[in-house]
Amino acid sequence: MNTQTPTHEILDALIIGAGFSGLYQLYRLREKLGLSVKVMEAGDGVGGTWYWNRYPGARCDSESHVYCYTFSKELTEDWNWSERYPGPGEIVAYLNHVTDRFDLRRSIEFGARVAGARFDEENNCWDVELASGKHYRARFLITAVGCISSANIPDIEGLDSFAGEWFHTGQWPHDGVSFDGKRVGQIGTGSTGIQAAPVIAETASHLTVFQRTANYSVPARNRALTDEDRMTHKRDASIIRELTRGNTNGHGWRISEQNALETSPEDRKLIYEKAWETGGLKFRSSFADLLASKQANETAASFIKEKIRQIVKNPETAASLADIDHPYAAKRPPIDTHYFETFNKDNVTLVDLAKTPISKINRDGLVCQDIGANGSFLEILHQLDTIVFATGYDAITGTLLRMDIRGRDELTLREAWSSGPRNHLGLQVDGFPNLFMVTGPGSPSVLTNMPAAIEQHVEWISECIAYMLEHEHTTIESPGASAEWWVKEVNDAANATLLPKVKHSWYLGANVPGKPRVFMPYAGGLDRYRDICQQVANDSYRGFVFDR
Ligand code: N01
Repeated sequence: MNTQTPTHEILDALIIGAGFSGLYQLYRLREKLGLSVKVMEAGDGVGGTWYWNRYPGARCDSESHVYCYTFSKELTEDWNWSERYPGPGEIVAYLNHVTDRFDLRRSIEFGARVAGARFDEENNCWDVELASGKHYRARFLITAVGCISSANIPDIEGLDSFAGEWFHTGQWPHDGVSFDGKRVGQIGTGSTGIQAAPVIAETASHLTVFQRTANYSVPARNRALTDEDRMTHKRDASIIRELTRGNTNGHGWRISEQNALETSPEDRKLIYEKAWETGGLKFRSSFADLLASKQANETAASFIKEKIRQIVKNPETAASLADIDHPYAAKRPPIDTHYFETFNKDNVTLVDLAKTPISKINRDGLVCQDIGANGSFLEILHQLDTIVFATGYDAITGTLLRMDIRGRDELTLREAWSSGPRNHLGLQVDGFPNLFMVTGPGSPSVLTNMPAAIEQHVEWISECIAYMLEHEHTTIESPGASAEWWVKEVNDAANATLLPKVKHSWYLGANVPGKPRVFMPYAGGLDRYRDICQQVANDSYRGFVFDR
């Protein structure tokens, strides 16, 4: 980065990103500590992930009454959610409401993409450069860039030659896309693809879904909330808050303490049937041992596979959809609205890429290869007007590494993480003083209801900065030994579960060619993580070093 450009403004803290994390971090530092703070946001509005993700069918899989902040009783009182799961429009409206209610907008610079940041060792501050060339200096730099904000567009030969339109779901045009009368090809059947396909199929003349790995899904059972629902959520707000802060996953329920393997097959089926009818991610919490034991997991997996075979009428399509190669919930488990039912429509076809892999894209569409029994190749052209890439993200580390962040001795974050992310408590990287990460790698983040994880991180960081001000510390950093300890904790927590036992999981970075395969989120639970972070703080920030 260019270090000669004159500095525009000197701040106590600069925050990158105006989603859930950045807005709350701004509020805590500016309103509670009285610091001079600015948020740099690449988009033209607040919302973070939800500002960009407006693809058809997009909806959060956390329930709305917990997919929100809990730090202000007044805020909880004055906001009314309309549905069980909020869509992007309502989440962005909520975050705009928060922004205005707490007068945050005046501290946010929109259309401000951070290109890089360099730690100035002489002055103990960060020199932050925007893509526009503008510079800021800040004592603390806090990344609040979200976990799924860098699109993963596969490098398929010939995309440039495609005569139709193509879109990635995470960069969806804000004025929408019309599929009326179009032949649409959708690549990807993760949480996004499973939400998008039923909605695209409503208007497309034909939808072809290209599936590389078959996936589980459980009905979301979205519905409008009633006045009574809202009244109950508000009345019980403090109980719900305690629950989301004190459990493993940050959701509004506890994981069952009952083991699947200690339950009779008849009772197990009743429990799964009830969870299927209730809908949502709670299905994953039906038994305590689902993510710990392959055999226990198999009971949930075979229940869902049987449901798929019952719903989907074409036996060949049903077989491809139910041919799932990984344990249930070892990848992020999607929830859907009529996903499997969509394949019963006349205008919807499934292409099983395990049988006929994509070979290229040409002017007219997507070309797959059929390998004959005698080893001969047959090219099959799927003619398309529109391609939708529901192919996910360079998740958790992607956005952090796209910026040119340099710590002590010009060490870049890319170099520091060349074999995978390493940090202390998911919060700080060795050699990068006064840089904090909200929901970065090594923290519970995507394995939880995100706002619960975000509040914990923001509050910890804010209290740490308050402690530094009180004790007149200039810098905080974490030595390599602390990162070593924490990386081992993260690996041990993951290895105690079935989560790493998946071929293409983005939790492992395995969906992006060349990305180191490291299990990135902390799987030990938000409750345990909160306790560890609190103990570290109580012990005068054990494992961190001040004023090196
Ligand atoms: O991305 P994904 P996503 N050729 O990586 C396939 C959150 N989210 O956007 O499984 C062919 O999960 C890939 O195939 P495979 C949530 O945390 C939340 O769906 O790698 N196919 C897979 O099917 C979620 O987990 C909500 O073999 C290719 C798909 O594309 C996360 O975002 C809603 C391919 C990608 O699935 C990401 O979900 C939506 C290729 N070259 C998202 N490359 C809710 O809150 C990739 N694929 C409800």
